[in-house]
Amino acid sequence: MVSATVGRGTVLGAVVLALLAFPARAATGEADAPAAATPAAPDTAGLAAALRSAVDRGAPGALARVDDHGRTYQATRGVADLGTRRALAPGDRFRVGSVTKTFSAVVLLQLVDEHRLALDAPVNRYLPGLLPDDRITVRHLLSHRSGLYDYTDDMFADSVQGFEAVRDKVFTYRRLVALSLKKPPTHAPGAAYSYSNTNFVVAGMLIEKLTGHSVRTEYEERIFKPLKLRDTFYVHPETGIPGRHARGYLTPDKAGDPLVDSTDQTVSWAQSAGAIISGARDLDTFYSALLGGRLMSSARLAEMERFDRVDATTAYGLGLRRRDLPCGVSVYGHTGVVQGYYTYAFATKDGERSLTAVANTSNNAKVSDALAGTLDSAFCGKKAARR
Ligand code: REY
Repeated sequence: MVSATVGRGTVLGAVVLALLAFPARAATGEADAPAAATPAAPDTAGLAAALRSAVDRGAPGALARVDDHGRTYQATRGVADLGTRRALAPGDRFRVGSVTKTFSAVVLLQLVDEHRLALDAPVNRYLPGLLPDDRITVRHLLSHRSGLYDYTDDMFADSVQGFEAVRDKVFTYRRLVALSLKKPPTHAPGAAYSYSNTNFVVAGMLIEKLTGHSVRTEYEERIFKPLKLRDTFYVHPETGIPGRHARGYLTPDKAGDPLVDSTDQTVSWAQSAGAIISGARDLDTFYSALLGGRLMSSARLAEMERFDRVDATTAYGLGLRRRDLPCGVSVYGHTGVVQGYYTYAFATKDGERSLTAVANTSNNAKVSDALAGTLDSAFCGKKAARR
């Protein structure tokens, strides 16, 4: 274990940086695996530097956890709470934002495995009359190719005002879909990729319609309990985060305005598109299990992993993102943004190495970019991260 104390002047005072590495299980012969098959060892100094950079650029705190073939690396920087100045701890819970979308996609793909849903069937077959275009399929929703307008673009045009207007609100799914349908579609069904929360609101409606249960029950029974995710919750429409957690701080649009404590909110504007609460260990477990083939049939996982390119470095499957790192390694997972929290949760194709990185602010692209540096450090090793 390495630990160092780093001065941050009078603003943050002393910030404790703790970097831990410990073997979680005895060697089982994996040492025979060919070196070329796995990415270079995680660059722990690089991870710490990325977190330091996120805090220097305005996050109260940042954390990262890498789980690699049974070894765990954890690093934290800064504080979980600007009031008490409690240092952020590796096990602190947080809001995962759109990482929730992968959970929703898993539930739907399990329903496909159970022959209760067809990916290429029109959404309106299951939810008659909901959408104005019968050509929109379930696959279009999960791949962000439906053309349904993202109502959050209007909702959060002014970040603080928009947030305060909805933080205590409870929306029905139908109300959120109605907000989206006020605007014309962004493109014809299937014609293009355009990321939209509306897609995963409709995904939640499908889950509830097909199972007769709340999304909360389905997440719990199908994912949280089987994987023993003890830090993971879906509490909508409750506003608090259970247990020890990082408080979240929204960065106002106007430079120099103080951060807004955005911890408590219903997240009703997102629900099955973004309202899950979790922790770094659980997200690493979740993506390892998913990519390791433990949550659905291999045929369904292959559907989830059919990626369409989004831009030079990212591609999207079904509720799953791929990021192509500069060292040539591709990783699979999701990013999340909810007021006060940025999350990156990604794993290697075989699920054997996973990373979760979090900062407890949002609406600050510099912090998000700094946090993205944890991906290079976790999956590319020292050499590539220095580039
Ligand atoms: C909503 C606004 C972001 C966040 C969003 N999150 O759609 C989903 C996701 C669940 O993809 C907010 N930004 C912020 C603004 C911009 O208000 N004006 O950064 O906290 O994770």
